Amino acid sequence: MLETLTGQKKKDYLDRIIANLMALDWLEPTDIPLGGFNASLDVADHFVVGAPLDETASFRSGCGDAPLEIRKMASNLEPVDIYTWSDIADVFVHDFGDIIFENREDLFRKIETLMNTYTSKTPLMLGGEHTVTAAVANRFKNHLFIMLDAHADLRDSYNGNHWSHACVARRLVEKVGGEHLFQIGLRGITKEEKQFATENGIRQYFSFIWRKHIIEYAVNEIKDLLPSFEGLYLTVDMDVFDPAFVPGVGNPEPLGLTPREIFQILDLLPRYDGMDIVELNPQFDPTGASQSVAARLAMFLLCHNDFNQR
Ligand SMILES: [Mn+2]
Repeated sequence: MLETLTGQKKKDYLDRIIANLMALDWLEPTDIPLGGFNASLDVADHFVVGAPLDETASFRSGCGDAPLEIRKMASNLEPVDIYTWSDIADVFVHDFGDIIFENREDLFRKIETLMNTYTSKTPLMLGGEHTVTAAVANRFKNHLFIMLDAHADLRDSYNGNHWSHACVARRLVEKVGGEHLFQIGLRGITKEEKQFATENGIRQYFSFIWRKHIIEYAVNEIKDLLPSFEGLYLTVDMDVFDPAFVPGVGNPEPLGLTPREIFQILDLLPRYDGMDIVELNPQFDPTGASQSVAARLAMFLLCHNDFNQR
């Protein structure tokens, strides 16, 4: 079979073999794929994968349930995205299910394997705690990281842990450099973190800036910067949303942005070459409101990318 194939067909065939091997190995398939139906890997433009790391919660754990709860909620939302009028069913998404792992190092290796194997497909990773974003640093080291977060996450260590979710931006900057990090929506930060950001050329937009300005200034600055990078990587910590809208997070922080403000920012930017949604903690929102924002965000991002082709 293999000898008769060339080019893209051969690559797709090999992709499928690898996927099958890996699926047996350490991927737990889902029966509620994000977007409603599971496009086969060879035609998918995007892949979804759950990375339910829930190890270093500094306040309250539970974000390991997020991938499942996001998929469940997504299956109960209407399929049409009102920003693009795309139907999620028309977007080719392959949902790998969740990664089974032993510890953080093991999870990181597996995330890197997926990212490096399927470079022609755009990943959407569902956390898990924010630490997982550091696992994509090598794959996207030439990209600009748009980080939506209430917290700067720039500590060198937290509670004695170098790999705490409170340190993820620091780990990222060590790999990609401060000029590759663009933070939006911050309001939880230490003076040391602010100093580190200034010294390392990290761009920071705080949540209290009048809403019109945060949207226009941040978006315009990103567009100006974009030609110097290979593209955009987007990481959304669900605590960037005001806790009135998204109480289901590990570390709620008031004075946040509204879902409409966040979606507006994301809508004004071009396509994202890689994405993650992290830190949703469904245990702290029995109403499901937080899960619905996360699920709509996931569907919106897939439709946005499909609409804004490369
Ligand atoms: Mn974070």
